[in-house]
Amino acid sequence: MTNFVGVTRNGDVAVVLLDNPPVNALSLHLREPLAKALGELSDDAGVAAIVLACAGRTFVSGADITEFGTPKQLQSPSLPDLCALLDTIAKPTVAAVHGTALGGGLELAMSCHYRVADAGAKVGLPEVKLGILPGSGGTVRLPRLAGPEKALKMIVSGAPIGAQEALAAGIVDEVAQGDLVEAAVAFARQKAASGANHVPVRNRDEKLAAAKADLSAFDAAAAELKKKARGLDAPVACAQAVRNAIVLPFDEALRKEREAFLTLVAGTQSRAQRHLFFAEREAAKVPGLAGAKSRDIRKVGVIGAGTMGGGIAMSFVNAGIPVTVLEMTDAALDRGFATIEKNYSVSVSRGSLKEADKASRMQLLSRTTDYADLADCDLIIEAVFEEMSVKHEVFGKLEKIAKEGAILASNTSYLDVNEIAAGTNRPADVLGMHFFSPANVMKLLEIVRAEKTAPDALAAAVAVARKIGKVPVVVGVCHGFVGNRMLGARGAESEALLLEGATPAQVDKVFTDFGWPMGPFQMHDLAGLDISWRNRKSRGETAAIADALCEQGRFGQKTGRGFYIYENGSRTPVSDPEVTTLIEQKRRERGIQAREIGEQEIIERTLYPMINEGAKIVEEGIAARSSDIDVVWTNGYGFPIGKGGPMFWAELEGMSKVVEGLRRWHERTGKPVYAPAQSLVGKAQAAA
Ligand code: 3H9
Repeated sequence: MTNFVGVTRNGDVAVVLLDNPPVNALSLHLREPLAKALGELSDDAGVAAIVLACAGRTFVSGADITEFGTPKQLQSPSLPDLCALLDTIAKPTVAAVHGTALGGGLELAMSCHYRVADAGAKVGLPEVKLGILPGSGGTVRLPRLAGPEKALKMIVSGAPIGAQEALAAGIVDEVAQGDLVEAAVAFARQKAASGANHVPVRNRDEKLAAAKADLSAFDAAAAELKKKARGLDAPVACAQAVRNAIVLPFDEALRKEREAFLTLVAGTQSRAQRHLFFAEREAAKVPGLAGAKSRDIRKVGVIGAGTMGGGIAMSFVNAGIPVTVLEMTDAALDRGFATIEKNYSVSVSRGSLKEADKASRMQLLSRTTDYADLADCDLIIEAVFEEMSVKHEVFGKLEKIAKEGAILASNTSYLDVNEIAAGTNRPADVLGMHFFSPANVMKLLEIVRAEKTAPDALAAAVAVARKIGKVPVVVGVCHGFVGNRMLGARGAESEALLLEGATPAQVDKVFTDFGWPMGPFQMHDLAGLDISWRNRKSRGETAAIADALCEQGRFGQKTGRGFYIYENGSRTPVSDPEVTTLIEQKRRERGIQAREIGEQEIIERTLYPMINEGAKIVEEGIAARSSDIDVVWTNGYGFPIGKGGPMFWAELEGMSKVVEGLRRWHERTGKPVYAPAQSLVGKAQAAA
C-alpha cells in the first residue's frame, strides 16, 4: 500500500484504487506501486477478480504529459509494461470508469478484460491533439473492441464519446446504475463465478475480420480523415497505426505503434501541441485573481442580433444559459432569429444536433426591443456598431436598467474599454468580451480587463467563458487588444510586399504552406475589406491597395470581388488581372521597381513583425505571458497548432535569427514595426 495506490478486499474481489490528483495521470510514482499491486494480486490465490478504480473526480486521464521528453517517461514500469502485465493476468480484471478515461487511461482500461462505466463517464484517445498517437496499445486494442472504422474516427479526431455510445460500440461492457465500484465488484464477481474463459482484448480479433477481408471502406474513410490533417503528422500516423492493427499480427502492430509514438513525441509538432495544452490551462490563471470571488451568471442579455450578436447568443444557449436578445426593431429581430434557426437546422441536417436539442436551445432564447427587459440579466454583452458614440449611448441605457452587480460587456474588437467604462456610473462592472466570428464556433474569447474592472466581475467572465466552451484569455486595454493589434503589424507589411513585387496569391501560398488555413489576402476577403477600411479611416490611416479596392466596392467574398474574384458565390479565390493592374499602378505612383520576392522574405516581413508586436504586448503587460499570445493566435486566427503559436515558433526559429531579421528590415525600411522589442533582444543575447 502506498499513497498513490490502495488495495482493499470486497470478499474475494480485490479493488485497486489509484489516487494521483488532480486527474490520476499515470506518473512513474503511480506506475511503480500499481505494477507491484497487480503482480501480487495476480499471484494471490485468495483473489478471484481484480477491479481497477480511481479516487477523486476522474478515472485515469492519460499518461503524465509533464514526463514526456524526460527519462521518467520511459522508466520501468512504463505504461506499455503495465498493459502487458494486465494481458498476462488470468483472473478477470475490470476497470471501473468514472469521469474521463483518456489516452493512457483508456489504454489501461482496455488492457483489462472488462470495463464498467458510470453513466456520466467519457472515454477517448485524445493523443492526436498532443501531436502523438496512442502509445500503449490504443490503436491495436480499440479496433478490436469497437471495430476499425469507429476506432479510426475516435483516434484521428481525438474526440471522446459518452458511456452509452461506448456501450453500444463495445468499448464498455456495462453502464452502472448507482455506486460504480459496487457495480464493478458485482460484475467482476459474476464473471469470476461464471467459470468462463476471460479473453484478453489482444486476442479478440472478431471485429477485424470484415476489414481484413476488404480494406477498401477503411481506406476510403482514412483518406477522408487524412485530408484534414493539414501538415500535421499525428493524424496520418494514427490512421496508419489503425490500419496496421487490421493487417498485422497484434505484437507487430503494437511494436510499430510504439515506434511511431516515440518518433512523434520527440518531434517539434508534439512539443508545440503540448506547449499549447499547458498554455491554455495557464491562461486561465489570471494574475491578481487567485482566490477572487466570482459573480453568478444565470441569465444573459445580448444587444444586437446581427452575425456577431446571434453567434454570441447561440454560444450561451448551447450551454443551457438563457439569453434575451435586444434589437432596435422587430424586423431586425426577425432576421436575426431566422439566421439562428437556419444555423441550427444546418447542424440538424448534418446530424451533429438533434431536433429536440435545437428546440430546447431556441426555447432558451427570448427577444425584445425594450431595454427594460434586460433588467434581470447577470451579464449583458453589446455587439453593436463599432463607434465610441454608439457604445456610449448603449452603455448609458444599460446603466439605468441593469440590476446591481450585472456585468456590462462590450464585444468591441478595437475600441478603448476604459473610455467605454468611464462613460458609465459603474465602471467596476464594465469589461470587454471580444468574441471571434463565427462566435458560436470560434473558441477564442479575449476578455478585456479595464482599469476599474472589479476582480469578481472578471472572474465571472472567465468562468462563464469556460462554461460555454471558450478558451478565455484575459488581456489589457490597447488598440486591437492582443490579436488584432498583432494582425495590424502583419497586415501593414503584407501590403508593402505587394507594392514591392509580390502577388496576393504568392503571399497566401507561403502562408498555406506554413500551415495556416488561408493567407492574409484570402482572410481579408473572407472578413470583409470594408471592416478594416472603416477602422483605418477612424485612425487616419491608409493602405494604398486595400483602400483602392474598397473604393471600387470590392469588399471581398461578400461582393464576389476583393483581392481575388469569387465566381457565382464560390469561396475559392481566383487571381484577378484587374488587381494585378491596380497593384502595378500603385507601384508606379510610388516609383517602386518590382523585384523578385522570395518565401523567406515573406515569412520575415509578416511573421517577424507579429512576434515583435507580441513581445511588446507582453512588455506592456497587455498579455500576462507570451504563451497567452500563442493561445490567442491558435484559437482565434488559425496559426498552425503544429508550430505552437507565434511566440513558441519564434523560439523554434531561434531568437537570434528573429532579432537579426528584424534589425536587417529595420535598417532597410526604417519602419517601427521592425524595431526589435527589448525582451526579444534580451532573449537573443541570452541564447548567444
Ligand atoms: C497519453 O496518454 C499517451 C499514451 O497514449 C501513451 C503513453 C506511453 N498529464 O484540464 P484541467 C493537469 S497522452 C499531466 O484544467 P479539467 C492540467 O495541466 C495523454 N497533467 O482540468 C491541470 O494542471 P494545473 C492523453 C495533466 O477538469 C490539471 O491537471 N490524455 C494531465 O478541465 C487539471 O486539468 C489527455 O490528453 C496529464 N495527462 O479537465 C487528457 N491532464 O491545475 C488531458 C491534466 O496545474 N487532460 N493535467 O493547471 C484533459 O483533457 C483534461 O485535463 C481533463 C480534465 C478532461 C482530464
